[in-house]
Amino acid sequence: MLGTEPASLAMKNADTLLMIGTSFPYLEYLPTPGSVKGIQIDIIPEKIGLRYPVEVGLVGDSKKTLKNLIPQIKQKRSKKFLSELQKSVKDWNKTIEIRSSKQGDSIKPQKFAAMLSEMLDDDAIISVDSGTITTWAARYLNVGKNMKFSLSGTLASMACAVPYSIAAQVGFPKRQSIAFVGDGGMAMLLGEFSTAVKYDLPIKVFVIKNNALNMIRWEQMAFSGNPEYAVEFEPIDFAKVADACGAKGFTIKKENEIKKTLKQALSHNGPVILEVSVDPFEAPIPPKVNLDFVQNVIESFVKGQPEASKIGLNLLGGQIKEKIAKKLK
Ligand SMILES: Cc1ncc(C[n+]2csc(CCOP(=O)(O)OP(=O)(O)O)c2C)c(N)n1
Repeated sequence: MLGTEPASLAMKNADTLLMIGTSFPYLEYLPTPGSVKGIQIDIIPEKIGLRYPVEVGLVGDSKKTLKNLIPQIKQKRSKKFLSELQKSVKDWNKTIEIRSSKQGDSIKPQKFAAMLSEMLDDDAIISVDSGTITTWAARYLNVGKNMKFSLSGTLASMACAVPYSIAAQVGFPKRQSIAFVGDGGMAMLLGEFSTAVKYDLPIKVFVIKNNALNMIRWEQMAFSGNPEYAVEFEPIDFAKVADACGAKGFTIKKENEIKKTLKQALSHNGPVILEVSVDPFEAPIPPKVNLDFVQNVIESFVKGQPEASKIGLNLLGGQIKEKIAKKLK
């Protein structure tokens, strides 16, 4: 539910998978084991073949290993793989544009992410938590070549973004260090923000507030075909938490407040928490919506998923509007 269509296509059409210093655990996203050649570079020998079967394991520093490996690779003449992906990127960018301009009664998380993206410094350091928050970041925060972007390597640690952003600000005091987090992840390690205040680190924390562990809601519906269970929690006023820690808090509840408040938050000379209330029923639609996804969501509705009509309307209405908008573009 996190990735992009071109990335999925690359995995589907690849004939070789080269993994460099990664322990990415989601096998279902990678090419079917045995269908492509696997090559892995890792400095830790035990990591070779841990997640994916490989023909060639290269143990060593990735930079040095690549320096030796690259001269031995023959460039392919056919550009088919590349040009298909470039076409897919163009198409995907249109999808992203349409989705980020989606209107609703409440703020769409992807709209906020896209607006934040436009206002970031060219060399911003972005740290992201795990959850649907990862989806919004992966798709709507444009990572420029001078930026740094970090999230949990196994896409699963919650609450990592605030400590990452603190570390980034210590390492790069002059650069903009931002944390992009869900309210669940933020609640888990709330006290850590006071570390930024103690050491006067001007990190900017953006809390996407949906009052729920939204990723789990979607896993329960779309993977298990069950109605959500125990995913909502008691809302926290994160802006007040910032004030209570001796920093600055901002709140956004309406779309017309986004630009102005973002400007104030980003230019504030000190640590900040900005919370933005978003539509809790916006779907992290997978790159390719398959039949299992649809069937499971319908099953969860039949079994009593609360607010099924809102979720269904968001999903279906969004998909139809997207198809029409693409035809008109
Ligand atoms: C320590 C830990 N506990 C539980 C999980 C399972 N988990 C993955 S994402 C997620 C929900 C994240 O919620 P939130 O931070 O509010 O972000 P949202 O999904 O709402 O965007 C949970 C509970 C996990 N990955 N790590």
